[in-house]
Amino acid sequence: MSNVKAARRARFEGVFTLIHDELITYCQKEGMPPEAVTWFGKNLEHNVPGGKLNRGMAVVDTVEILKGRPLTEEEYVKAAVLGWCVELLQAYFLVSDDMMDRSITRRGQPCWYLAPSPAIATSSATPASLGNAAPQSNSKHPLVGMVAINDSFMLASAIFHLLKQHFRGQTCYMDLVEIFHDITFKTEMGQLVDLVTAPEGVVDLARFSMERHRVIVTYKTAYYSFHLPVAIAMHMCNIPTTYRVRLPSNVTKAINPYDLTLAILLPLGEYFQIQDDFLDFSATPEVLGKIGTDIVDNKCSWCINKALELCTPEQRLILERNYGRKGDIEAGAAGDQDDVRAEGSTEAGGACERRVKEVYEALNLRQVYADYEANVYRSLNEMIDGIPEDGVVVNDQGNRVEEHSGLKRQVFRSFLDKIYGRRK
Ligand code: GPP
Ligand code: MG
Ligand code: MG
Ligand code: MG
Repeated sequence: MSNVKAARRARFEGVFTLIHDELITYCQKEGMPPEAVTWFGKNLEHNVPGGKLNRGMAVVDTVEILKGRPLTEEEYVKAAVLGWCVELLQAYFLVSDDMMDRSITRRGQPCWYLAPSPAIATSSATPASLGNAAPQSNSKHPLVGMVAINDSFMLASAIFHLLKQHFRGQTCYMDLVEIFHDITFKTEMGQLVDLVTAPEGVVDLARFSMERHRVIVTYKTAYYSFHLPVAIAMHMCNIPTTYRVRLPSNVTKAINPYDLTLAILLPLGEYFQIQDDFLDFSATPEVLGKIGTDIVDNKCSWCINKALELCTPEQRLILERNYGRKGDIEAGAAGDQDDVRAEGSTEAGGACERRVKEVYEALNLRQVYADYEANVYRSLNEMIDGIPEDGVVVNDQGNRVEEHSGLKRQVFRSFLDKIYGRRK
């Protein structure tokens, strides 16, 4: 990581300390007993700050690009609090998604529900390192377990507490509250479609299609990961929902910057989730920080949809027999197969997963993905080039408006450049 990048991250992390302390102080003021306060603190520390922080830092970057100048300290803290609200939302989703997906590791450590219980955490109950078995629940070292459900709710509720503390009374407050609610609901819809398309124990590849995949990824990923950070930055900068731009050709055009943002960021988010799906199959857990579970979990991933488009009837049969199953059971009848991961199991994959991966390799999925990525990169750049940036913002009378200068292509470019070609 370059020094500039490290300093940028360190400054953003500094604001985590602030919101962490603010949330803990609030719990103490509410009279929560010390063991509950400690538990909540561990919940925040384990789940909120350890990721790439792209979503959160994108809020700060976008505010800076929109303002067109370095932020004052006060503006920086406000933008960073909003950024941490997006990271809290992500933490809420991941804690619960890992339980639903029965995942084992996340960000190089055990998933929260498999982490040692903070109530008894001792030096001997440190998290297992990546690649090793996650800690097993026993009387000596109980796990966080199902308390993680409530912990995920508390991460979500913390968002609205912070919004109230930092934004109540400001013009953008209700817009911020509304958009966090709307996008949470949309993401939950996406998660539902993801789950019902891959019900446990029912493997039916006919349910899958690229169209279904698009619905899942748009709703479960693109709205909260891409549209939300930019839209809240725009609200913080009081960008209006419509404005007029006078182009160099002297033509005046009405713009809804939020719609324009959505039209670019949803396809960008789709591309991001396709990367996630591809890395689930292709990247090593050491690089990725998590063990891929899509094949065993019967997920409607880009990889299986692409493979279904390209495979021969013989390869399709192999996929049908081995997708969504754990272990080595290719020859068995579907009804005999133990395709539900055992409670507390720490093992992912098996021979069935390997056979699916062999078909992916035979279909040259790595190259197919590389071609897809090159194409999508080109078409997203074309969409970004289409943002009218050369004109000036004018009011209904055609006079120049000085308070804001409209959307900037750089908002989208910086997103695209951050994710293009990512390997983790
Ligand atoms: C992750 O998809 C999905 C989400 C973050 C949305 C979850 C929404 C909820 C309402 C819980 P994934 O399972 O493909 O991600 P990963 O591969 O990181 O587990
Ligand atoms: Mg998951
Ligand atoms: Mg999931
Ligand atoms: Mg995934």
